[in-house]
Amino acid sequence: MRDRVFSGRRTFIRDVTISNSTFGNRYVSLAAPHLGVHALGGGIGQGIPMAIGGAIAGGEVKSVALVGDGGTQLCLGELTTLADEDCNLVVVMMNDRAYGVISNIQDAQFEGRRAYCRLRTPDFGRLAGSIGLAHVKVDRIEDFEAAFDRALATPGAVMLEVDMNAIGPFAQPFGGPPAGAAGGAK
Ligand SMILES: Cc1ncc(C[n+]2csc(CCOP(=O)(O)OP(=O)(O)O)c2C)c(N)n1
Ligand SMILES: [Mg+2]
Repeated sequence: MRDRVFSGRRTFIRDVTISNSTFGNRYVSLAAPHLGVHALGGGIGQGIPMAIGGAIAGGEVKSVALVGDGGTQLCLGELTTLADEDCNLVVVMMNDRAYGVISNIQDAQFEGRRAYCRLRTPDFGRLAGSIGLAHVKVDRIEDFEAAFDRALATPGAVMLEVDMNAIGPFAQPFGGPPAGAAGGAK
């Protein structure tokens, strides 16, 4: 993803997720500052709507969005717009069927007592199918690169879902910002 976003001079749109806090916002280089789109206030659910604008601004160059299942679930209307406009975009959607950031904060600060962070997210394949949005799912890390390249080569809008529960946990859990904004500074 890092290489494809940079070398392709792609607009890279991000929601507030584990994937972005750990690598999307840090590791993926942008070819120019205006190609990075992220909600400054940190509210989830802005990734898909911003991706519509980012993709339209990106024109012929396919944009890339990196979002979670929780943030995406807030955006049924925007998903239909994205499909309707056939935005030139790959939406990489990391699905752990959870507010993963919140699960990790609860593990780190509340001895693993979890509340209201497991999500009843839809079957995104069937949802995408029902609104005419191309969808592919990856459940092994080894398959991601080829699937991502195929999605980048597919005209219009594609949702590339990554089954994070099949892949397993991150090597290091992200439990909130290190500065202690989530209240965990020791
Ligand atoms: C509007 C809003 N509500 C709640 C939060 C708190 N919050 C931060 S990250 C997050 C979880 C997002 O879930 P998902 O999109 O599935 O990404 P994941 O954390 O699982 O990677 C939540 C609820 C927020 N930032 N903004
Ligand atoms: Mg999630």
